[in-house]
Amino acid sequence: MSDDLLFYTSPMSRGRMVHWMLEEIGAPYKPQLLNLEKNEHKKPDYLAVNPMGKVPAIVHRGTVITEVAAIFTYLADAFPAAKLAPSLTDPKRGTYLRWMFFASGCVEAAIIDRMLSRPAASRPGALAYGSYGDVMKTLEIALTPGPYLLGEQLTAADIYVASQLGFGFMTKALEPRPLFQAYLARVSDRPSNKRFMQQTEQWAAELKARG
Ligand SMILES: N[C@@H](CCC(=O)N[C@@H](CS)C(=O)NCC(=O)O)C(=O)O
Repeated sequence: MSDDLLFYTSPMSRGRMVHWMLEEIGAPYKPQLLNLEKNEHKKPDYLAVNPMGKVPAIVHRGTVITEVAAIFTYLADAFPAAKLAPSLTDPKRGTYLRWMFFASGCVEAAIIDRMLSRPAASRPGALAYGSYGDVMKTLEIALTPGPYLLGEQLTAADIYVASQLGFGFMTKALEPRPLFQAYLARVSDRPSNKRFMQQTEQWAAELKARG
C-alpha cells in the first residue's frame, strides 16, 4: 500500500487549518487543489472521495478522512514524532480530546452562527453549543493559565482552536478578546504557520492561473 498523503483543499477554505497542521507535522504530502468557484468539489472524481462535496479531505494509505477535527486527530496520531498529541495511555489524552471536539462541535458552530447573524436559539439547552457566551467563557477558562490548552504542551488541539479564533477575528464574528489574541499570536508564532501562509498565496495564484 502506498504511503502517499493526498490533501484535497482550496486556499480560502477550512482546508487552511489542515494545511497549517500538515506543515507542523512535517511529513510530505501532495496537495490536490480544487477551485470551489468552478465547483470542482462537486464533480464525480471528488464526490467519490467526499460525497459531501466539501473540503478538506485527506487520503492516507488508501483511507479517506474528512472533517477537520478527525483529520487533525488522525494526523497527530499517525505522525507521533511531531509530538502533537498525548499518547493513548497519557491521562492528558482525555483533556486533549475534550478540547479538540469542543472546538469542532461548539466553537466552530458558535462562531459561524454569529458570522451569519443567526438569531440566538429560543431553547439554548437544545442547541449543542448552548450559547455563544458560554462557549467563549468556557474557552477562556480552558486557556487559563495557559500558555496552551494542556498547559506547557502544544498539541494539535491548539492549532485547531487557534485557527478557529483566527477565522473568527478575520470575519469579525469574534470580538477582540485579549486572552484569545495573545493565544493566537503565541500559537501562530511558528515556522509552520509562516510556511502555510506563503504556500496559500502560491496555491491561490496557481488556481487563478489555471483559469
Ligand atoms: N464539517 C466540515 C466542514 C467543511 C466545509 O464546510 N467546507 C467548506 C469550505 S470552508 C466547503 O467545502 N464548502 C463548499 C460547499 O459546501 O459547497 C469539516 O469540518 O471539514
